[in-house]
Amino acid sequence: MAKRKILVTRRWPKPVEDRLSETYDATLNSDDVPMSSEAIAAAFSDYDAICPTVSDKLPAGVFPAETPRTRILGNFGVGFSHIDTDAAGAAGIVVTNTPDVLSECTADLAITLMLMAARRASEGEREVRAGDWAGWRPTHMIGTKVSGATFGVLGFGRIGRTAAKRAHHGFGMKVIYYDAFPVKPEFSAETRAEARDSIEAVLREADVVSLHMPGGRENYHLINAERLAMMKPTAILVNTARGEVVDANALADALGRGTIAGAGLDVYEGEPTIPPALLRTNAVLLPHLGSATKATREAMGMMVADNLDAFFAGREPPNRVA
Ligand code: 8YV
Repeated sequence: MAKRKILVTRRWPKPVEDRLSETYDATLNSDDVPMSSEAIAAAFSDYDAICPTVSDKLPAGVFPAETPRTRILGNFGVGFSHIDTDAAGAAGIVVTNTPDVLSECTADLAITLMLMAARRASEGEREVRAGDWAGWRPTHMIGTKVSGATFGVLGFGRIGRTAAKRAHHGFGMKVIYYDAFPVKPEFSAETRAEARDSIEAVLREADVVSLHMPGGRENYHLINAERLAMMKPTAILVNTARGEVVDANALADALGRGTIAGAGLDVYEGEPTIPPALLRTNAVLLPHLGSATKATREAMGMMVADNLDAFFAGREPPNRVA
């Protein structure tokens, strides 16, 4: 039987590309720029599977009215707010994602951002590189102590809980959280985390607020000017979830006026464009590195391959989201 045709929209780790190329007639995009929505729409009639990433936009408009040749989208990532899963379902297309394998590295990055923002690491490095450091002095670049402080998690899922473990066991932080869905008692027991009954309650109490909810329409600008105003003036906001969860202009305004102390961001609405207002703040800004380690990116790719293999063997793909 001829090999199934699959399209991988960006370059993936070599061991994954090798595995996919062995099993499938794989087109590996080599230009390393995101595909346009038009090009993705056209691919639906040419490929049995498409493997997109967060840099590919698949809104309802790209999906064909009739079930196309493409039957499965093997998304490289746990977040899939860039894919309209209702439209995919209506077109008879299965969507899978890559949960769990990236929780540790994404949580590590949340903690990195927390520490960088609290200890003003980016500001300090910029000063040193610019040759502006005037030497040690007792009042120079004073930051915030996170040990023993309160770590507030919005979205107590896999990544949020993994970040909470690091904050609690590594830094003795008290963990509080809000999640829209019930959380198993054993999950909060791991970090003695205390549930709060609203987002607002977490924002008011936490010294560090770490965002771990999905993106998309439901959480669009969930952290807006009104909610930022509820945070302590000493607090730090960390976002490794999705850019659209935060109103970036409101955040830049809050940082500019000092109504919160700092922010650490890995994700942006409309990335890779960063709102200019944000560039003028003290926020720590990273280029969406949450899962960017060799081990994790390979594991993510292998998980996509496992899902495709299961689907084409007539089995339920283990990580189907739609
Ligand atoms: C991925 C992520 O690398 O998995 C996610 O949801 O945000 C990232 O860590 C990215 O989505 C690649 O598609």
